[in-house]
Amino acid sequence: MSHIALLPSSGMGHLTPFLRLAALLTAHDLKITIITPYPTISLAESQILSHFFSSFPQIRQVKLYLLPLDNVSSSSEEDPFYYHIEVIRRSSHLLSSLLSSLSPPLAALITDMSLTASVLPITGALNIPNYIFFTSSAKMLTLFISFHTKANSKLYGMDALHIPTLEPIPKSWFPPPLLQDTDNLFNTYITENGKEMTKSDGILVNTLESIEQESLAALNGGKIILGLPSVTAIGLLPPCFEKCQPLAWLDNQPTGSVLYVSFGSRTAMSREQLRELGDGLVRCGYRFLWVVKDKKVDREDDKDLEDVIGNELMESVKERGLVVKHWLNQENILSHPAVGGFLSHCGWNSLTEAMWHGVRVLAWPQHGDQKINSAVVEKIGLGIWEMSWGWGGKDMVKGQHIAEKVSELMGNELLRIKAVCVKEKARAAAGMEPGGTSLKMKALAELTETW
Ligand code: BUP
Repeated sequence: MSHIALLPSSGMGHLTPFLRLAALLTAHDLKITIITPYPTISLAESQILSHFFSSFPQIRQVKLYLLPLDNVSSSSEEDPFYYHIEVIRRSSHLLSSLLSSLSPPLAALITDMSLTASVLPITGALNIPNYIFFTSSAKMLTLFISFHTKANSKLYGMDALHIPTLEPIPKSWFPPPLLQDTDNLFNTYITENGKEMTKSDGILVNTLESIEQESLAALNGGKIILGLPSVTAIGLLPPCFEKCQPLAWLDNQPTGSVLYVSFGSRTAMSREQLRELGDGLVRCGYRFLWVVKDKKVDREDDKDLEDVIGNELMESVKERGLVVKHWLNQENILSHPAVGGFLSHCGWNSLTEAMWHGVRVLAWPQHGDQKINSAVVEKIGLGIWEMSWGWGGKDMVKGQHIAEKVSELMGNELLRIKAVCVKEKARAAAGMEPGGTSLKMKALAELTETW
């Protein structure tokens, strides 16, 4: 039986797809180990890891104990999650002895994209095939692998990044740190890792041929970067935990009537913007379930909901909405029949979950890859992206405008049908028979054969 290890990085957006992939691999004849960087930055990660390993006792956990960093300070400008990736990167030399000690010897390692440049030399020296799991869209991958070739001179003065055979990507869609003059961890992260991807044995993307066909064809056709290994669309990764009851409140709402509002695990909106959002939700007249987040890192979040959105807003949202400030299993919410729309920051996992459950999306990108992912939302007909809203934290979006866009989404029957079509494609690609449970995805199954 071949032994495969997976190495995720920092943040729920990176950890969740790794856990889903590992769970899928249990359907194959493989021994599976997950190397988990320790400690995690968020409480959500440590909790999901405990839940995962008790649900999948056949998967082994090995901890990579992170070294404290003396000579890198986490400036207030830097995202704490990028800082944590840097902590993992600087501890990655410890992997050499850890990987060699695994028994039986590894047939392959699957590494998070953010650790490409630091881990490839180690697996190269140990002769272990190393596959990179890119935890965002294939469209974002086209930028990720191109940026280093144009970063210095060629982008200067241009409005967009021109990638052969694809529509140009406007610079206004780039993750903002990429356009800063000063050095920053995100810029280094994309430049270094994008450059080294050609040395990996393959790249896996949590996407579908049928929704990102153009990007995938360009990536695999040698049109963007020569020598890029095969990019495999492994399909949208299905949930890995048993479904449980999300909230009794949802059970009492009519089918398709509720807008679910969440901006992911690492976006904290300003108080002012939260109050405009609350105002918009009250004005729109639709029912809503709103997950409020006040701090980027959940461990630092110690305020009550009333303190964050104010008593007055708390009172006015009660009539049609439910507002919470704690972690809810998003999969369980998106799969609930009462949910008919999703106001989302467009983290790639949230989008793949919306696709998997056929829920239309109102895109409000906040940072990072989210504008590029929002472009995918529009292209495939999953939802609406109001581009004038700009990045989170930059421009204030007024409640009235939010209310108008929510109404546009929730009243759009065509979008509802298109979202259901996306869901059907995702389920078919996952090999799910009608009413059945076969989860052996074809591309993944072929890959496991090579191990
Ligand atoms: Br918040 C929240 N429950 O309450 P993304 C998130 N999630 O299950 P992000 C919950 O966290 P990056 C909650 O289902 C998704 O799988 C959600 O990942 C889950 O966004 C994950 O959507 C969040 O990719 O990460 O957290 O901003 O920036 O890395 O994409």
